[in-house]
Amino acid sequence: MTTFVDRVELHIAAGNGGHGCASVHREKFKPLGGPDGGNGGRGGDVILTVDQSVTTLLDYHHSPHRKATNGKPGEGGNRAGKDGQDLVLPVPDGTVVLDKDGNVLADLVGHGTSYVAAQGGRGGLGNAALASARRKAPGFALLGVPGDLGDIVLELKTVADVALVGYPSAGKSSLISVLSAAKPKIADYPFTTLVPNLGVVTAGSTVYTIADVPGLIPGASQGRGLGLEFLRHVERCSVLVHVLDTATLESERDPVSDLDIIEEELKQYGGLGDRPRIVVLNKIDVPDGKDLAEMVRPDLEARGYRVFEVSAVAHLGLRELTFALGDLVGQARAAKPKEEATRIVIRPKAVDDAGFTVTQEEDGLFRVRGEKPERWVRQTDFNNDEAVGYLADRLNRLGVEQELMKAGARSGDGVAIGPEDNAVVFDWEPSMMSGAEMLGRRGEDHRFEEQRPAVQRRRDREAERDESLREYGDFDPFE
Ligand SMILES: Nc1nc2c(ncn2[C@@H]2O[C@H](COP(=O)(O)OP(=O)(O)OP(=O)(O)O)[C@@H](O)[C@H]2O)c(=O)[nH]1
Ligand SMILES: [Mg+2]
Repeated sequence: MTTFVDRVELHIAAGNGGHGCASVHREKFKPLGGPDGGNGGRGGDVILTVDQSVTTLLDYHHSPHRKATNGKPGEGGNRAGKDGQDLVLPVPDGTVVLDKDGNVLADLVGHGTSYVAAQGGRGGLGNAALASARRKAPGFALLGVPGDLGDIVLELKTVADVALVGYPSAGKSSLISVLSAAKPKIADYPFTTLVPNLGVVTAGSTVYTIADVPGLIPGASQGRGLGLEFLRHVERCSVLVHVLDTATLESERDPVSDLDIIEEELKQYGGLGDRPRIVVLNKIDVPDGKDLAEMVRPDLEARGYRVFEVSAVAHLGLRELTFALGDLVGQARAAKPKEEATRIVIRPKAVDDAGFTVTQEEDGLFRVRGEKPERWVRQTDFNNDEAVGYLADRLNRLGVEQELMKAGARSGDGVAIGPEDNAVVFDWEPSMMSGAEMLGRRGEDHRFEEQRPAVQRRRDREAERDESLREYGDFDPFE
């Protein structure tokens, strides 16, 4: 049997940032043109956007792996790498985005509502952008940062005004097809409908949407048939319609007991008690059906239901039903507080004030966690000493070394930057990390020194000093 696709797990990957380029400008007879390596491009995001022409999550069921494109690396001649392209995934109105633990990340309601599900990685700075008064010719560039990678779950909770519920083959899809222009799959066997159908109905000046869900059977709450899961589609509807089959040939069934059983299943599911309900007795074109409808009608009315006798096939009683539903929808809309079109839950990342934390673990390892230090590590080409030195300077400026010292770290202790499954571990060398004597030297090219007249050298030294004071905060131009 086809699986019921209103819940899919997606494996998404944003694009990686392109690496920055380390290059020195070369021209005939001008050997020292200066650094001209361009920045890498940003990786593309993976974005979910509500598109009302999309009604199911079926596409994602078939191909659950989606990736945005990577940023291109920078090039010499100050050429920046092209940004990766965002990957826009159209989803149906009413798609709920969850993480793997079931936490709601976003609730996408309303055409055009978007959510960035995975963020592309930053491009690395090229050596031209890394150059400064005291680092005139950096022989390194920053690496691009990998894009977000992970699994999310999409769940569809159809957004409709009216929901049709009932046994399989009661005629729910047939009703939608005659009340609206929708053309759902209809057949004479149970569970024809595997995804909700959605139709638009016009009743005078009221326009409303109507959805059905796959047929319910007794024991659905215990997982029989298609189970109760799809009742989540009913959650957002303001009016419920019981579609009862007056012409069933199953001897143990009749409209009243069918209604009781469906009500019991709705109760099991919970949370739907407050929705107004009406009863539709369908298939009165069948003579026995008409008789049965007449018989059960008083019983149902005695329970407080408004009852409509219709035939989806012979188009009987439809106009009255259409307008009665229009009235109920109108009342529900008037009673409802105006909802915001977009309901996006953004979970801010908890970041410590200092931007990082230092903790010592049981085995003695010191662990540094924080957005910046973790990103900086990923931007570092560990094969390049100058790049490693630059990382040390950055960490030092942020105060990581100081905190390590406070936490009791000593020379030679292991320090890990990043989470357990993705950390860079190294032996701590305070003298190297402090960079006290490195500051002002890294990235200098003695050839420049020789070419500068004394007065220029002095000016540069002053500028250098000012700059290292300024840089005491953080100096990544992308921050
Ligand atoms: N005679 C008659 N047959 C009908 C009427 N409405 C629906 N049917 C038939 O009943 C069968 C089931 O109809 P569907 O509309 O697919 O029923 P459903 O409630 O959507 O069924 P599931 O999707 O399985 O839950 C089809 O063979 C329809 O042609 C009606 O008013 N009169
Ligand atoms: Mg159906």
